[in-house]
Amino acid sequence: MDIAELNQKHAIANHVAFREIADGMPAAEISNAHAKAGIALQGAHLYAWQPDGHEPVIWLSEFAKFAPGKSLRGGIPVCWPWFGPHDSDSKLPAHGYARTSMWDVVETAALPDGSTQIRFELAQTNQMREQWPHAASVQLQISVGRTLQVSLITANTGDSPFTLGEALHTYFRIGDVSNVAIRGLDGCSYIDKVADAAHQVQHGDIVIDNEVDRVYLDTDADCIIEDRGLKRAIRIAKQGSHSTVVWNPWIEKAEKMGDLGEDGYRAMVCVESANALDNVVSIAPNETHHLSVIYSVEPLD
Ligand code: TA6
Repeated sequence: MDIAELNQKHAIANHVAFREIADGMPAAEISNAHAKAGIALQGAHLYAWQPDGHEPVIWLSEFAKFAPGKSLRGGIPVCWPWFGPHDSDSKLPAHGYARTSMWDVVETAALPDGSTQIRFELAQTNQMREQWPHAASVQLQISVGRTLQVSLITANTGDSPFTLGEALHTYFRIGDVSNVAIRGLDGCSYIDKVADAAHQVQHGDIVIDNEVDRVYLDTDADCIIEDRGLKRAIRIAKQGSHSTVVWNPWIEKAEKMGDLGEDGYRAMVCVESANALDNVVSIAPNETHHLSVIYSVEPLD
């Protein structure tokens, strides 16, 4: 569907309109009474959310490139139908193929509370089936308002169960990494990917003073990013997710990645709602599985 067709079919005055944000990159631009947001149709990738009266909540690298087939540094990458490296074929893309594939807009709606809702579906191709030979449909539903609600919805449309790895790999904007603590994971066991996947237990809040890449397991807890720099707390309230990933590349890794910008690692932290590693989920025939998160911003008391 081209931009004209997208607007003809799905635009809503004072809510959502579509435009090309780069060559071959259509996006939904949302602006309503409560917030602004931007979502690229490639990956159904939300790259901006700013509730009225607040600084942007979602971080996007100044070096992020909107390019066909390329992942975007920042926003909410949708990791599906696996998380991290493919478990048997290293040539396949990390975090699955959903985030670099074009999604279709299924519907848009203006909600009674003034929020804007948009639902996407990934059109599965033969190439995808070759990478992951299962009969599944996947949709992403996003509601943009004072809060941001994101649901990743997977249905088993076949006649045998399959195992799914997934994440909303969300990059949050923070004042400075030295002024942040992440609460909610005290006592949780985690796999430490910067310590040869050692199993550890979290004691107290998470502070970041080096590279952090941890998959917290068997937790459905809310997480709170306490940002003393921006004097706010971001709450991540999830359902249908048993893992939480916390990631900051720190200096060396950020330099190697090359697309976080000068000191970009200081302005971001990922707190990802996932089903990963030991927590991958098995979905039975005709079952529909939701991984849902509500993001909200609260003043720091
Ligand atoms: O979720 C953390 C992580 O798996 C890190 O290991 C790092 O690779 C990050 O994702 C970014 O991955 P990407 O493929 O987007 O560069």
